[in-house]
Amino acid sequence: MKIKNYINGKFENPIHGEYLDNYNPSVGEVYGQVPNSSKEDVENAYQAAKNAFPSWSNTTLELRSKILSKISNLIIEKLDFLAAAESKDNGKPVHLAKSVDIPRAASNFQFFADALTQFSSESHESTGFNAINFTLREPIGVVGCISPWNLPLYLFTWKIAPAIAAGNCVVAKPSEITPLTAYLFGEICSDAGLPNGVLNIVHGNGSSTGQAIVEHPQIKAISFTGGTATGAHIARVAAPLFKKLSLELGGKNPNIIFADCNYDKMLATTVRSSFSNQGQICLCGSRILVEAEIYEKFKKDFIQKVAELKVGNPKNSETSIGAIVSKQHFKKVKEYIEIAEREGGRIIFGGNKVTVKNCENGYYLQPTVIEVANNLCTANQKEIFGPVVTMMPFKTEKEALQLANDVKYGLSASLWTNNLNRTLQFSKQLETGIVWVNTWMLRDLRTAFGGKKASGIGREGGFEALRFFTEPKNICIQYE
Ligand code: TXE
Repeated sequence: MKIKNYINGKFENPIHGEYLDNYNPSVGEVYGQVPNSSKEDVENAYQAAKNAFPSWSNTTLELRSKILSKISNLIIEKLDFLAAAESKDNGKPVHLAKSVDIPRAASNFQFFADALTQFSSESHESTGFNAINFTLREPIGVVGCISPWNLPLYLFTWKIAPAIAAGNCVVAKPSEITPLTAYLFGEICSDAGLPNGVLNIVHGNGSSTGQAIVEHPQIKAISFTGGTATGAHIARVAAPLFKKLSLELGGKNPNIIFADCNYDKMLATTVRSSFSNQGQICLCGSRILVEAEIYEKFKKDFIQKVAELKVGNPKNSETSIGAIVSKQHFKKVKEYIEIAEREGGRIIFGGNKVTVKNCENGYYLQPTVIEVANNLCTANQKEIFGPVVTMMPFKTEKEALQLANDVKYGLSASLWTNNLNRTLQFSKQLETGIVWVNTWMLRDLRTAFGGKKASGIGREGGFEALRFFTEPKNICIQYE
């Protein structure tokens, strides 16, 4: 299968005819080609977006909302087809794509179809000056959306939906590792009546296509989700061009477990937060910190539950853990396990490659649990982004908080306790953008989403996203 760019409502080959191989990680085979688009392709996408902007930014909110809703409906109509495509491209279980990724892509559009009708701006009366201020929230123009491979259509649409809802036109690039659903999404947009040029999708790797988007002087805002190192690079390129930036980067999220929690719920949720999507979610809880008095019991129960997880062909309904996204990423995750061992970590479950019947060349890894003694070890400090968690005990609240915060990342934390005082203390003192108490990854799309420290800058979600994708302009009128 040869994927094409989607520019001005048409499917186009890349100008220079360059392609990259696209792999199915569950069998370790190339199954298609994806354009490696050049600066010229990005320029064409930009021109299409620029030409579409005057009309799209003046489209009534009612019509915009209708089109976004239609996109949402069409995603749901194609649920099975898109879920199968996502699984093939990414290695995740089909049932996960069907229950999480694709429904969420549809929700992203429905949510912003509704939100755009409720978005409003402020006015301030300057009492004593006979003046009234009001704020216009103007779309920025042409914006860039760059997304990763872990939740491909989910995160691609999470950026595009608010961008176009706010009246912008978009040049978007999905990850070159998982381009398939983004490609299929172009047709959905055309079928839903999205005018040509409002969304343009260019495929290619980060250093050519992605870089061309970030460097483009007229693309005035970049919304990016991906690795922290890439985010830092993008910030350096974008800063002298004075671009608005939203960066959603890596995490090293703690699960802080106190003895007074609802144990069974905590146990089941911690298994999920550790290994969902092969541990390839920025929100996965990769450091499990457990109050000393229940540490040994937790360790035993957790390992027993982890042993029940089935690593296997993503097409099988009983598979809990599918394939790692790529050979390169598999190697990286495996190396982190080896480093953990060298640094004194004890692998108490997993750690090895799994050979799956009829998928012998796929990239499968056991869910891996490492007991560590030192929070400063590599496994506790670096984002591994695979089915690997570490575990260590703590004795006091103070120690738990210190361990939780002693990383460069600050995306999310899960706290397990029924103590109200502790809940409020930790909620305030955890250095993260999101704190879940007695739950994990419960997402209300109205809430601000994003991280502190090396986990990024800016917030997505709800009106925060519409604020990011608009520029406020103050109008001050004095009367006599
Ligand atoms: O991501 P990249 P990679 C973390 C995770 C993972 C690490 C590296 O720890 O191991 O990042 O993953 C595009 N200009 N996360 O290297 O490169 C790229 O083409 C513009 C966390 O695969 O950050 C892709 O579309 N764009 C994360 C997107 O950036 C560039 C999800 C993300 O890829 C570019 C994924 C450039 N110079 C990985 N270079 C999360 N926060 O959820 C690359 N890209």
